[in-house]
Amino acid sequence: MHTLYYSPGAASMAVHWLLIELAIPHELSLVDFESRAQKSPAYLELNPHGVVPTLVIDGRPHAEAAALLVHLADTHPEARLSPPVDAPRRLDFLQWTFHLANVLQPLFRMWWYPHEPAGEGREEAVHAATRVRIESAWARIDAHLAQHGPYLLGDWPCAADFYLTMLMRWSRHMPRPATAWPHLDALAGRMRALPSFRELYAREGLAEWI
Ligand SMILES: N[C@@H](CCC(=O)N[C@@H](CS)C(=O)NCC(=O)O)C(=O)O
Repeated sequence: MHTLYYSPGAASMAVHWLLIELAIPHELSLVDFESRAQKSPAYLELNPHGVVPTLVIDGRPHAEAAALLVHLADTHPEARLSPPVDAPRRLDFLQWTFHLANVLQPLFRMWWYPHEPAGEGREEAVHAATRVRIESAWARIDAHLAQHGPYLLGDWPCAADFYLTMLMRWSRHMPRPATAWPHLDALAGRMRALPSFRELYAREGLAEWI
């Protein structure tokens, strides 16, 4: 049995989505950010970084959204959400997953927690710089989709598209959201049409961007 520690709409969302899409039996455990439960001693035992997601598999806690997505996709090959290790597209799959994890997601961390990189009082400058970098990341991904889409690996969605969709959602209140780029918008439309997306929204009590 899997147990996902999550907060609605947070980085746990893509993992939750894949658990639903792959019909993996799981339980949910809400980590209440309001009471800062993510920094409680009990939760830090599971995830020393004090963040979500944590996925407990057979009693062992695991972290990092991207790693969890790759693992879930790899262990359910029938869904074809990750190319096999020896497939020609495998490296493209890893490249996009790592790109999202190493480049785009940390920029959103700066967007949501602007005091972290530069301290209190500098939030506006951090936002301005981060916005430029997020928008140029969207432009590059959109150009890739224009040439090689409609999904990151071509004509079939992979786990990285689920991840990308979550990150796109995070931009929905930004001055220029990801959906301002036409190929990203088309990808988001396809991914949002999945029944698993509706189920995810119902379970996490989410609204907006559906
Ligand atoms: N690298 C981690 C980052 C996770 C992360 O930053 N999660 C945020 C929510 S989107 C969080 O738990 N924030 C609470 C906090 O930092 O106190 C991952 O991808 O799993």
